[in-house]
Amino acid sequence: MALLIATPDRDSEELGRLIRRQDPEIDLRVWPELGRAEDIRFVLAWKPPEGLFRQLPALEVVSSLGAGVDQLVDNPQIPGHVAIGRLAGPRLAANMAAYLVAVVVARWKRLPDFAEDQRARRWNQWAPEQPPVIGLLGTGEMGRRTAAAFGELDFPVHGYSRSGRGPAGVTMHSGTRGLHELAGASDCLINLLPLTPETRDILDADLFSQMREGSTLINVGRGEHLVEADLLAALDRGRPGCAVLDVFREEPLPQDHPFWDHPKLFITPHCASITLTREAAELAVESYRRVMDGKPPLGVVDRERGY
Ligand code: NDP
Ligand code: OXD
Repeated sequence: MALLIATPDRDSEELGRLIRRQDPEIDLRVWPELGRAEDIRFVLAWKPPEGLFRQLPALEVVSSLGAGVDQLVDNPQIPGHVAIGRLAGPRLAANMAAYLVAVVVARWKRLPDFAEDQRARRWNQWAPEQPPVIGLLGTGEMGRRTAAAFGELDFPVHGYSRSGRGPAGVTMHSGTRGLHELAGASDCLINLLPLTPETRDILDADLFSQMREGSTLINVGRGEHLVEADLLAALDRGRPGCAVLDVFREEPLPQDHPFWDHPKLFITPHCASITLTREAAELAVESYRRVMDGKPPLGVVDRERGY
């Protein structure tokens, strides 16, 4: 059984080196060098090359290198019997929480205003009284770690999930009514949902109309969650008052996109939490060994549900 790394836009060589160091016994291949394609049963993939899976007759498992599986679940070239897994480790979740705390706290503490004051040599002492209410769309691996980070700072946290289940200390909501309640209760609404047919376009005019005036929307899920034209219109009306966007329908964001110079938008280039090669290598070996032992891969996905 061979493991193939198919991550063309990542440093596959370093990932391969770390996997080999951990387990020299693994028959490891790195795309585009497939060797005997019939041997390959496990593929570690991120933005896999077009046509790859059709060349692998013995394929059993495809694992996403990161947390998102939308590019795999949607892929018609992965036969129905193939299991899909993902690598969503504790470091990935902690880095996501760190990004979100940084973004929220910087706005809450008005750090950009102080930067301006400094440039103007202005002594303008100010501190906020109340922490913002955090609303988390999605309380899975990323959402749970993020809720814990905000909880540690004593920020009130609300959550939204399909099942209505969520971590202790988080006020949970579910269903369409619950989604609107969450939006109305939150000063910062953070999208950490997976992209599925149910969640596509969920950040739309209907949801924005329920948000608090002057609130903040943060999208770190996927670009396809957001109806871009609805956001531009909603920003003009002040609900939300501003948005932080890390993911986009088209990445890299096209040069002529109106988001680039919108005064109420803060943009980062899909780096809220990037898979770390060391953590990915450890988890990939663990997942591969599980499959060798006849178990499902790490983070096995319900293909019907889409996450
Ligand atoms: P999980 O699969 O662990 O959690 C998904 C959560 O979303 C669960 O709470 C689930 O509910 C909820 N959910 C799914 N569908 C629905 C629905 N239709 N309605 C309401 N709630 C729903 O995912 P992760 O937390 O690991 O990751 C979430 C996403 O974050 C990834 O798919 C990826 O797109 C994005 N991501 C982005 C990164 C970046 O750098 N920008 C980095 C890492 C991840 P329930 O608990 O009931 O199942
Ligand atoms: C992921 C991502 O899903 O980087 O891991 O977006």
